[in-house]
Amino acid sequence: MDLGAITKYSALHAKPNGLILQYGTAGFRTKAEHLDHVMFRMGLLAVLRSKQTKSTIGVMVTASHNPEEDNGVKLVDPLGEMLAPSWEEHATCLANAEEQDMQRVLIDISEKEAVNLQQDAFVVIGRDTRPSSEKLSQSVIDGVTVLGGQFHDYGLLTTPQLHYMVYCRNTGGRYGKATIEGYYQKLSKAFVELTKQASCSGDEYRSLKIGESLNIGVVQTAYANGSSTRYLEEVMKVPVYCTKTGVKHLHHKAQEFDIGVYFEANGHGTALFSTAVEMKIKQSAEQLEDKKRKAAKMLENIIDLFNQAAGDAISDMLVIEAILALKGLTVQQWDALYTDLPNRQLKVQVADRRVISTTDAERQAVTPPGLQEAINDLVKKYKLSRAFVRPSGTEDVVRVYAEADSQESADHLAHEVSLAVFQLAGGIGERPQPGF
Ligand code: 16G
Repeated sequence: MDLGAITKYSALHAKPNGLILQYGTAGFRTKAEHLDHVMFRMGLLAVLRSKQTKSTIGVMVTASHNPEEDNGVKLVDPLGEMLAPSWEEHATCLANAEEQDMQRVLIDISEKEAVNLQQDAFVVIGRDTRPSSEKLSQSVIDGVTVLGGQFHDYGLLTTPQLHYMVYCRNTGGRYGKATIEGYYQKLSKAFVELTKQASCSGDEYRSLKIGESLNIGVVQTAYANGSSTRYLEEVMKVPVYCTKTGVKHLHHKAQEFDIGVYFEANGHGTALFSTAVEMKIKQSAEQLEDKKRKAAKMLENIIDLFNQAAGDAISDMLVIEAILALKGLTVQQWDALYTDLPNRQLKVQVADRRVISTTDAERQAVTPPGLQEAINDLVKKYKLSRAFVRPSGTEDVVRVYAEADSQESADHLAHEVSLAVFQLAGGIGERPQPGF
C-alpha cells in the first residue's frame, strides 16, 4: 500500500468533520454534496474486497428513487449479490474515519480480512443520470487507482445491469457477455424463444412435472397488499414469508427454496432458481419425451429471462409479458385476478428516526413505548385493516403504511397513525394534516 499517495489523494477528497453515515439498506445515501469522501473510500474498499475475493467487484453510484439532490453508493459482490454484512461494517468504519485515522482503518480491514495486497484487483463502475453522479464516480475511480486497482467505467447503467456485468465477469462469460449489448441480447433471446412456444399450453407449464415436486416459496415485505398475500396463500396455495424491507433480506430468504419468488410492493423482485433445479430443468430439456421437453425448455427460457444476479424491472416485465402470452391472458385479465385493498403511505418527520425500532419483519414497533399499543387501538376501529411504521433506510423520515376496506378508512387510519408517531416519536415541524 502506498500510504503517501493515499494520504495525498485522501486530502483531495476530505471528509467533513463529524459527519457520520451508515451503510444501510442500499449502501450510503445522503445529500450529494456530502459524499465525495465516501466515494473515494468506497473505491479503496472495492479494491480490498476484489483482492480478497480474487474477483471483480462492482461499485454503483446512485440514490435510486431518492430526490435528485441526493446520491449514494453501493458495492456489488462477486456473484452479483449485495455486499457481505461484515464488509458493510467495514464500509461504515471507513466512511466515518476522520482524516487522520483513515489509513489505520484501511490497514485494520486488510489485516482482519487477510487481504493479500499483492493480488490484482478489478472494479467495475456504473452510475445513474443524476447531475452529481459523473463527478462522484470519478472520486470512486481515484480511490481504485490509488490502491493500484484496474477498473472499467461503464458510465450510465441501471443497478441490475451492473449486477449482471459483475456476475458475467466472474463466471468466465458463461452467464452472458459483460457488455450492455450482451445484457440486451440475453434478455431478448430468452424472450423471443419463450414467446415462440406460445403453442405449448399453460397447463404443461403449470404442472412443472419435471422430476419430483419442487419446494416453492414466495417472499414479501410488510408493504405487500393484504389481498396479494391472501390470493397467494388461499388460491395459489403457495407458502408466503415476510421479511424486513430491502432486497438483501428478501433475496436471502428466497435462496432457501428450489424456486424462491420475491417481490417488494415498490417493484424490486425476481425469481431465484436453485442450481440443482436449474440443472434438472436443463437436463430434462435434453432428455424427456416431447411434451415434457417443451415444458422444460420453456422453464429454461424463463430462468434465462429472469436476471439471476438481481431483481430487474426490465427482465421482470418481459417475463410477465411472455407468461401472459403463453397463458393467453390480457394485462386487464391478469390485473383482475384479485383486487388490492385500499392503502395509504405517509411520511412523518421526527428529530431522530432511530427512536423507532421494530420486530416481526417490521410489522410491530418495539420502541418508543406506547406506540404499538396506540397503533393497535387505531387499527381496531376499521375493517380489514392493518398499519405499521418503520424508520426509512434511505431518507430521514418515518414511513407509515395503512390499509383498510375503503380508501377513506385507509386514509384516516394512516393519518391517525401519523399523529401517534408525531406525538410519541418526537415529531418535528408541522403536525401531520388530514387530506392528501
Ligand atoms: C432501497 C432498496 C429497496 C427497499 C427500499 C426501501 C435495494 C436494491 N433497494 O431502494 O429494496 O425497498 O430501499 O426504502 O436494496 P426505505 O427504507 O426508504 O423505505
